[in-house]
Amino acid sequence: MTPAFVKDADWLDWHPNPSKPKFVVPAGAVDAHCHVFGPGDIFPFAPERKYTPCDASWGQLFALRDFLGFEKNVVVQATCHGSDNSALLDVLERAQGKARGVVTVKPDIAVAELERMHALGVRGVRFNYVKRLVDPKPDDYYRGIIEKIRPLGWHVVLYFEPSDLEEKKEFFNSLNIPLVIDHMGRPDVTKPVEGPEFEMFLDFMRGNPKIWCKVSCPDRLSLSGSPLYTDVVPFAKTIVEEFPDRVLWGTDWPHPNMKKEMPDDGILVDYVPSIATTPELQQKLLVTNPNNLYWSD
Ligand code: 0GY
Repeated sequence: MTPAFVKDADWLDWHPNPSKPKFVVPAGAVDAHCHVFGPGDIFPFAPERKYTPCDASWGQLFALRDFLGFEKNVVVQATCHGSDNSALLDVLERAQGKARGVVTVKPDIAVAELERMHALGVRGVRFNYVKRLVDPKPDDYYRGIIEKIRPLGWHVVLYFEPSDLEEKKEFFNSLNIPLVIDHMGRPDVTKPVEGPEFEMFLDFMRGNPKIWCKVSCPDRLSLSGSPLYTDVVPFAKTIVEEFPDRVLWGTDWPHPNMKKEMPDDGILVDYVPSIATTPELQQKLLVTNPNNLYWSD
């Protein structure tokens, strides 16, 4: 049978055989940023998508979770599925309480549908400002969504780049809702960690106690590369040490849009102690913080 979707010609597939991490994650650890893709024959990719990936199914995600030593996942809606969250909700149904979700919705979504999602384990929506992935919408579009999710106690996951933060930080703060920033707002790690660009990000976090940060994706940000990602370490370590109660970490499996090299997920886990250097910080980053944000009710 012909598959419903053919992945992009330059698509890199997730690592088929990651190494076993040397770093043993603490009991109850959460992979707080990962995705599923399809499978496209069952859960079609969105017509408006900007990439067509390989499949990355719920079963493959759970196998990786167990192999790396994590207990739970937070599955984040990938842009290739648009606002059709069926694949993600299917993961939540199968996960027996071991997964929570962050969806993408439109302002006209029915409250009953949001409540159904909440019962399945959804705790947030994602607003994506990265233009190679989506066409960002006007502020009022997002405000309409906020007013619908606020009664559910959800938060907003934001994916942006430094230039977007400069433009949008007042709007983000005006939302008066917990914000979770993907991949540290994608700092340019060739710039100094004490420089104005990263300082703007730290000031954003200092000024709003409702902001959380995923210190994830060294593989996306690094020029020095694996296994140590030394150029990213100072950025992530600074955030972990200044905001130990507001940081999260995730693999980002199945790693959409990697153009040169697919990371080894075991090596990504081994990176964690270089940015959270004590057992106390590791416990907060991997266990306490994600459980507080995603499993408190
Ligand atoms: C990530 C990063 C990327 C993609 C997406 O939803 C997505 O398509 O988030 C990216 O290409 O930087 O967090 O998965």
